[in-house]
Amino acid sequence: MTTPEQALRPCAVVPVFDHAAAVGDVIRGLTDAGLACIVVDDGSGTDCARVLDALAVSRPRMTLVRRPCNGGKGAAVSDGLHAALAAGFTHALQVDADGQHDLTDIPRFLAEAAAHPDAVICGRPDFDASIPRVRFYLRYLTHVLVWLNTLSFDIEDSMCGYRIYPLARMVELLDTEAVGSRMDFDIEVLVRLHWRGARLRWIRTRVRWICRRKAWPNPIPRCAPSTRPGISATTRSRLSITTTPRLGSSVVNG
Ligand SMILES: Nc1nc2c(ncn2[C@@H]2O[C@H](COP(=O)(O)OP(=O)(O)O)[C@@H](O)[C@H]2O)c(=O)[nH]1
Ligand SMILES: [Mg+2]
Repeated sequence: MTTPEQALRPCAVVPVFDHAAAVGDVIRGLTDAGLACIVVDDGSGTDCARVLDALAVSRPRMTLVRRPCNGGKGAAVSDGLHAALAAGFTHALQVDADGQHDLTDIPRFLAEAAAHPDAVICGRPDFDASIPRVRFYLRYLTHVLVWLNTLSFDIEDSMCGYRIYPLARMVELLDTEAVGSRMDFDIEVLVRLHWRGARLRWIRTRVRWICRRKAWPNPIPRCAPSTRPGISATTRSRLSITTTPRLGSSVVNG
């Protein structure tokens, strides 16, 4: 007879855009915790790309998926989740590459997923004093909009990117609905999963506030934009979400 833990085949999915300094520790933490790791390079610059290439060689449990150019966090996570399902995993732990999530909580997330395999296991952040006060209160604005959209208080936090998705359910959502491809992704998928009746389970977790020096991707694209007329960058990016990683991304290391 299989135990719930045996029925769960989890991996980690890490979207990466220019986090050369922190990503190594994150991947080491994940693989040391026993998780296979699908890392999606979202068009990072040379420094970070080199770090990822080296990690892919030294960490056998890491698979590096490379997007042809920057598409945003949502596009990168979506590619990683598709790759995870195709590789036979049942659940994916989504983690930021910047080291802001507390990886010592992984066993708690996995235990909750094993006990509730159909649910989305969501991190509910406990920020330390490093969060700027104004950001702390601005997050409440998002909470209120989400509560209005779901007509409930079921979503305790929609912005924390530390969570476990049941893959079949999540990929079905991504393949049938146009979900935001950038930072809107985390919020939007949770609202849409809630609309579809998904159960959400909450884990309080310590989160460090880490501010990027560059808040937005470099406006000068690192790869040639498509010249197809009449198709906006967002739409192109969305199209590539539903077709990648099969078309747009390349798996560098299995
Ligand atoms: N900012 C940003 N992060 C991206 C992008 N693509 C993938 N990511 C990854 O998405 C995760 C969240 O980004 P982060 O800068 O930590 O955002 P924050 O946690 O919301 O402040 C990190 O692992 C990034 O490396 C992108 O285009 N822009
Ligand atoms: Mg982060």
